[in-house]
Parts: sequence; C-alpha cells; structure tokens
Amino acid sequence: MFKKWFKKKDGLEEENQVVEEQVVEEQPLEEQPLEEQPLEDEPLEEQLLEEQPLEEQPLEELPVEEEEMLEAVEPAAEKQGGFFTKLIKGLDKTRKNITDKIDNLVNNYGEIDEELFEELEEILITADIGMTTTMRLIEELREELVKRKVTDVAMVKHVLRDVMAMNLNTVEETALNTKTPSVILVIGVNGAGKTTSIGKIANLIKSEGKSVLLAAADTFRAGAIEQLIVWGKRSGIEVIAQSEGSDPAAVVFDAVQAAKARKTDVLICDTAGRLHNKVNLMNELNKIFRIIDREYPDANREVLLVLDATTGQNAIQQAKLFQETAPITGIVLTKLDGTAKGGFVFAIKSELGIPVKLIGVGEGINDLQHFNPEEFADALMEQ
Ligand SMILES: Nc1nc2c(ncn2[C@@H]2O[C@H](COP(=O)(O)OP(=O)(O)OP(=O)(O)O)[C@@H](O)[C@H]2O)c(=O)[nH]1
Ligand SMILES: [Mg+2]
Repeated sequence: MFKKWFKKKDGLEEENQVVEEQVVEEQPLEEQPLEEQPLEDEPLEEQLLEEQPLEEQPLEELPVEEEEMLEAVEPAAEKQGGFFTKLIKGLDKTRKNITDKIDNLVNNYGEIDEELFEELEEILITADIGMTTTMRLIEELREELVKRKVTDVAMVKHVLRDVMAMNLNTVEETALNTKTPSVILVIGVNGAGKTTSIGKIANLIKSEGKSVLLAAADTFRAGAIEQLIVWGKRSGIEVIAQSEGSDPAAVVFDAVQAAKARKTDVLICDTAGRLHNKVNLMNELNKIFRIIDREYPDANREVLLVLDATTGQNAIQQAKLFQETAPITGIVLTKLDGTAKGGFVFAIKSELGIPVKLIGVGEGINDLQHFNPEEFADALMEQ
C-alpha cells in the first residue's frame, strides 16, 4: 500500500485547479458520474468534486499537431528484426567500451595474473559499472575462475559474462506486475523518457492481450498531454486527460473511475518530470498515490522510475533520492542505444536493489522490452 510508504504532507489542498473532464477518442465516461463518489474525509477530493463543475472538452480543441508528431516517431518504429538483434545493436557503444577492450586485453595477456585483474577493473569502471560493483564483480570472477579451474586467459570473458548475469536480478524479479487490475505509475526527471516509454509499454501490454488505459497526469509541461494522446493513438489506446494546468491528481481520479467502470486490465499514468528537490512536485506525487490508494485499493501497483542510461552513474544518485519519497518497484532504463555507459545496469542492481524491468533501445514503438538478464549479459558480451 502506498500509504505505508509516504509521509503525509500538509498544504496539498491549495493546489486544486479547474477540473475539466476530457475523454479522448470520443467515448464518454457514461458510468459512475463523479458526483456520486462518496468521499468522506479529504478536503482535496471534496473540492474537486463539489466545487468545480466538470466540463466536457472535446479532443479537437486541443492543439494537437498529430501529423507532425506521428511523423516524428514513425521512422524508428519501422525497424525490423527481433528484440535481441536490437539489443545487440543498441548496446553497441557499451559493448565497444567493455568487450572490445576485454578482447584486446586477453589477446595480449598470456596468463591470468594480478595485472590482468587490475586492467579488467579499469575497463569496468570506465563503463560506468561503478567502483563498488566493479570490485564485487572482480572478486566473484576470481572465485569463479578458481572454482571452474580456469587457467586459459581466453576463458576469462566467458566467465565474466556468467558472473555479470548472476549479478542481475532473476527473470521473476524483473517481470512487470500487470495482474488484473493494475495501475502503473511512471515517474522520473524531465526528459528521461517517461511518456515515450509509456507509449511503448502500453503497446507491449496490449500485444499481450490485455486492455490498457492511459492517464495524462503530466498537466504541467506544454504539449505533454498531446504527446501521450499521439502515443495512445498509435496503439489504439484511450487516454483520459484534462486541460493543461489542471490538477494531476484529478486526472488520476478520473482515470481510476474509468478503469474500474470499464474493467480495464492495466491503467498507466504519465506524470510530469520532476526533480527530487522540488518539494511541490513531490507533494503532488504523494497526492496521486493517495488517490490510487483510496480509490483503487484492490489494484496491483507498479511504480516505475524512468532512468536515462546516458546519464550513467548520475542516474544512480537520482534514483536514490526518488527512492526516499516513492515506493519504486521497478526501473525503466531508456536510451541504452545512445550510450557507452550501459554498464551501470549492474550498479542499479547492487546499489539500489530495485530491479530493472524494462529497457529502451530506440525511439520506435517496438524499441522497448522486458528486461531479460541472461539476454542482456549475452548481448553485452556478444555471446
Ligand atoms: N534513443 C532513444 N531515445 C529515447 C528513448 N526513450 C525516449 N527517448 C527520447 O527521449 C526524448 C524524451 O522523451 P519523453 O518520453 O518525452 O521524456 P519524458 O520523461 O516524458 O519528458 P518530460 O515529460 O519532459 O519530463 C524523446 O526525444 C524520446 O524520443 C530510447 O530508448 N532511446
Ligand atoms: Mg513526458
């Protein structure tokens, strides 16, 4: 339950703004008018429901430059081939940073000695695996080499691959919880790839045969609502939205009512990009959690923190700070295709203890997948 994780904050009530209901794709929310929801204790919702009339705002009124936005995402979506191929390609830069160097190293070394371990250490650290994690990997590599009685230096890479795989979460731990019904809340700093990832996740879940609904709870950034609507349209998924500047918690409230009434399998909520030190934005998250907690207590929860892989070790610090406020259940690691710092996946596991659940290797709708640790280690070490 979110309640247990959050400190209640004061002064949330002031943030309420005009609530205008807008249901995209022209399907009116005919069931359970909001006025009928009995909300006893919290001034926030009372205000939302009683003082502010809900106005229908047709989608057409939003300045959506759809053609333009669709064009922007179309080319990447055309990519062909299995995800493993994409993963191999996406990890190109990281692999060059790790594997090519290791290949070079082992080709120039006749035996497994201290110097070799030191060189390996350096390679792993430059790939943003992080000092502590690197030390652990090297230690385990040493043990594993002894255990397997490996003396051939050419085998070091293979054993390192196994040690790496062992240092990632298991497949069970990295699975996304989409048991019906569920709510996925997506959070992270500005530009990390939240909205894009939601578009891809929604498509992924729908392709697994589940019904999906999106909530446009980033009402803060200009164009954010339209961006989500475009993503929704690409997979034929409805978006619950209000006008820009409205209260994100009110959007989530509407979306939860809609998801319940329609018996939607998975509701995914987009949120505004925020830094941990922006108290108001963090309070806003608490408010959203409280709404879900109270309005949808039976739903399974996922709180996904989106991290931009190109920021490497900095993302670890970011995540630690988010962790203080939010009950993060999984990480979505984006932009692995644009970085040589992909090694920090290992640091996420050892320093945060939160499983990476999804990874993004491109801007197209199919460029995101469930994280498979074995596959990742293989793609990284080109096995
Ligand atoms: N190459 C690459 N680009 C990505 C990936 N994921 C997202 N992006 C790009 O990153 C940029 C920002 O993505 P958004 O989804 O808008 O990020 P956001 O976190 O929602 O941003 P705010 O709403 O402003 O906080 C866009 O140009 C995306 O196309 C990825 O896996 N690979
Ligand atoms: Mg966004």
